[in-house]
Amino acid sequence: MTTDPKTPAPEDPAKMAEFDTRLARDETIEPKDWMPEKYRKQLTRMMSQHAHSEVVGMLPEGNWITRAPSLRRKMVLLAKVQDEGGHGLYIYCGAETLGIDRAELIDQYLYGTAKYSSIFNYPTLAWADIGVIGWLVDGAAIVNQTMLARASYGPYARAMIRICKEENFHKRQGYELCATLARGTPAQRAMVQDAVNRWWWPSLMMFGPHDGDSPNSGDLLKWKVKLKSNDDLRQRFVNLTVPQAKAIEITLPDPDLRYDEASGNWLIGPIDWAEFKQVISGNGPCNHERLAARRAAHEEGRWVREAAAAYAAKRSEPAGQAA
Ligand code: FAQ
Repeated sequence: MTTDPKTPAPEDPAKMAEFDTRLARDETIEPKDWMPEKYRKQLTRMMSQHAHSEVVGMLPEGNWITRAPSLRRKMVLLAKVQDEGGHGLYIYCGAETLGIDRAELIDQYLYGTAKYSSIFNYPTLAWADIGVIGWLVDGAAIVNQTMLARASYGPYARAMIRICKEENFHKRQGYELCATLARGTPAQRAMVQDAVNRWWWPSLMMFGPHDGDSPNSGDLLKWKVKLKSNDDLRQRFVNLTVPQAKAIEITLPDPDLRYDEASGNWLIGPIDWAEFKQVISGNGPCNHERLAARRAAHEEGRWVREAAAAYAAKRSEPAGQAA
């Protein structure tokens, strides 16, 4: 009898039962612990896509570092962009504990089919976009990642704790920038309103498709990687953000937005899922530009990686053999 190499071998039922019991007791799973192959694969997919997103996410804001309107704003933006790069590195380290090499992960997104967050395929057209990214994009990321800080995989959960602390600063600087522009000149108010009009719907898409159209959620919720569904987190973000917009007298671009007394939720109008699909399949406004920038950076950094590897190899040679 021949076996299909694409079909994974069935998991050992005793190990599987022990794994389920550990999850039921809310224990974290650590790198050397036994885990089902599908759990390992799902986490590798999700963590690596998260890491890619953090790194690609440096590009839209990095675009404004040289044009920040004051030294204070420039310093804050530089620090924020640097933080996002750091988040990518933590999460790559976490993903490597699942037994995959970082070079392979990077290859999958620069030259393969791995995804990164849809949000980073939109352009930053005006200075106000920098405030709105901090407020809405980091705000959405915090809602998502605060839950992931309790995910069942220890290295991912621990990375999220530190990352969320930094994202909170990012969100505050963004909201403060928006509030400053909103109480500024009519042109500044118009600039921040226009930025919110462009970023609101893409921010809601960050949470992924509706629960009924989310193929990965079943496994991820069962295994306590995700603790809340895509729609639950999106709703939480909307409920938190509507009062913040009102406080600075900014209108969210949704004519259907209304408060529902019965559920205590702010209900939104329909999301344009056709646009979402276009963006995640590589045809958003900046997909080509973003990938080209990342590929160029990767190629230009090749000599650094090679030099670092040669240095490390030399250092690991037994004493006396190094030239
Ligand atoms: N963009 O079955 P589901 C940040 C894909 S970091 C692109 O629901 P899942 C910080 C999904 O991969 C932002 N693709 O998937 C920052 C799947 O395709 P696949 C990144 C998306 O995994 C701020 C397919 O659709 N955060 O912002 C998106 O259960 C400022 C079906 O979807 C994370 O990655 C999307 N928005 O749920 C940095 C958090 N949504 O892989 C710089 C961790 C879905 O099967 C500046 N990730 N897809 O081919 C997650 O929480 C989850 O992976 C979701 C998606 C919620 C993103």
